[in-house]
Amino acid sequence: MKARICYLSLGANLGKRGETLREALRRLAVLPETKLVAISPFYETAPWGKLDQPAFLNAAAAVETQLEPLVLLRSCQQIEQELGRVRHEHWGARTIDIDLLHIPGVKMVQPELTLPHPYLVQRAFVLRPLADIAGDMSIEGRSVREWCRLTAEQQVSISAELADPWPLRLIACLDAKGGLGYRGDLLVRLPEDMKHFRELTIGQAVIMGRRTMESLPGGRPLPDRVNIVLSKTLLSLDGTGFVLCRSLPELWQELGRLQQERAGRSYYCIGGAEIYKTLLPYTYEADITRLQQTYQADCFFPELTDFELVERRKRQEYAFERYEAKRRTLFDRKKLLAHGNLS
Ligand code: PH2
Ligand code: MG
Ligand code: MG
Repeated sequence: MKARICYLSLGANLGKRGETLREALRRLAVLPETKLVAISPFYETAPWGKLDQPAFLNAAAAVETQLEPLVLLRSCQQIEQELGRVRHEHWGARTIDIDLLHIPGVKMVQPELTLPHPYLVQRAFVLRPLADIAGDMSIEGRSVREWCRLTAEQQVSISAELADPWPLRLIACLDAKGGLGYRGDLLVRLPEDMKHFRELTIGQAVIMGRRTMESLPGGRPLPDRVNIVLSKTLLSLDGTGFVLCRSLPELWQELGRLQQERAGRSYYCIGGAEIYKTLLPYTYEADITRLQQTYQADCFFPELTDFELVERRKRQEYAFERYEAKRRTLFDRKKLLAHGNLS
């Protein structure tokens, strides 16, 4: 069967809105016969229709799918339920709402689903994000961008929330058996690998666990990089040059802040084992220095399942390998990040 492009709207106004939207996008990306092809930045929007409720975070996305519209709708409803949606009242507050907006060339009016979405052209909270991924698309005789202008009086502004559901890269040096370290230190110190690490991470942000922080030379932050420590046990790192994040939501908030400050920065997870494991689901690219030998090790890198090797540069005792996540998404990461910096 032929694949179609389907445009979706996502909205949340209860709970951790950004987290919920990113998780919904990750789940859309792994639906069968479906590829996530575009994601807009997130927008802060005033409630529309029913005014006495909290502000929304809204986004638009496009999927290329072979699923029939009603099957896709039910899949979206299932994701809503899994993410804790409870239906109280029409147009009321919700943890997550995923609506089908438009499938070019498809018109339908059925009790469960009307396409294009009946209120699409009246709602800036739908049109603004949609304009970012399909501004020229024609709906009911006008482009999305034109409809957007006609609803310009409605309150919609770009959000500081990170919109990328997979914002991270990682960098690691492993032996032949996936060993990472021994007694709190690296297995070996190869000057070539140190140089490689420095070249990739300089000017970027690095994310590490507490033990990795303690193993840094002099216990000091890596120079010319934003140094983030992800730790539940530390209480404060004030005045040390490290930024402490005590949970994943705090980390996403910090990354959103960094992205507003400078778009296009990379966020590298640099270990150790536990942090790699925690952050792997949010990683889109991995730079692995693969040692030929096996050393005595007491901590190991997690399996790189769902990643594929895209580049390998062989050296004498090791190889520089690059892996990419095999997720069904094609969106333009640079464009997305650049958008995230608009204000
Ligand atoms: N969804 C509604 C009703 N009102 N307002 C905003 N700003 N964003 C929404 O997603 C939204 C709304 C019903 O689905
Ligand atoms: Mg809706
Ligand atoms: Mg809905």
